[in-house]
Amino acid sequence: MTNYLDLPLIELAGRSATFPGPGADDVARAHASRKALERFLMGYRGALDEMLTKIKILKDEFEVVHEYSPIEHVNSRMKSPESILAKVELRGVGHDFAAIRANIFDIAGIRITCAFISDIHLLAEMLTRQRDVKTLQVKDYVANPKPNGYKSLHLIVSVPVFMSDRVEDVPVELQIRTVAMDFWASLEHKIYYKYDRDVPAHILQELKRAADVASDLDQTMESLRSEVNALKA
Ligand code: 0O2
Repeated sequence: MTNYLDLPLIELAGRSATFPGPGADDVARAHASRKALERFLMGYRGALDEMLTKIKILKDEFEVVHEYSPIEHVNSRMKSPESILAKVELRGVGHDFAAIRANIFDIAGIRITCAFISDIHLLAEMLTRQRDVKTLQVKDYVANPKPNGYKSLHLIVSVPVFMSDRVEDVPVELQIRTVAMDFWASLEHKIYYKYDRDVPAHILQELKRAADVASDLDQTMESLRSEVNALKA
């Protein structure tokens, strides 16, 4: 039986230069390749669904028990085969599925926005302490913002996905940030692509200033919340 993990993605994405012509073998092979790609991505879809369910349970429970939820919004996305391939080429990663699984961690991605800064780490803690969730990587750009002002907590976690004949530990990227951090990041992302990554210096300066303003807003909201909570206690 073909081990689909050894098949090259470049071929699976339908771009192989090695197919000589439309012979019956080639058609069968292309069909098998598509199926293998589907199966590979299915694991990531499963992991995404598992994590989304965990996040939904926490949100629902918080709303019932505490009449408040640290989760404002949740967005998720699967990287397209074309974007996976672009990243594989950029990183010089092998084109087989095993190499991709071991090196590209954001095929399945979830972004969570919270109202308050302290909710970010609270939520991360609640998710990563679950028995079946393994933390593979933490990048804390909230504690250590990027020089451009970008703030967000990035986690790579893996969850087991139970298939018909095996269990796969599949990675999912989680980005957790406040609404203010998210507003800044989405604008910065658009500007970055609008200028084809070559953003004029004065716009970079303004963006940094906007990041500082967003950060001040987050701090003020956090203080207000503490004050109100102290009144309620
Ligand atoms: P997209 O289109 O959002 O997916 P890696 O993901 O490991 O290849 P890196 O930079 O080592 O790359 O990982 P890191 O620092 O965890 O950042 C990954 C993602 O965080 C990015 O994904 C962005 O979504 C986001 N991000 C990181 N830095 C910035 C930033 O300065 N501004 C904004 N707006 N977003 C940022 P991609 O794949 O770059 O893009």
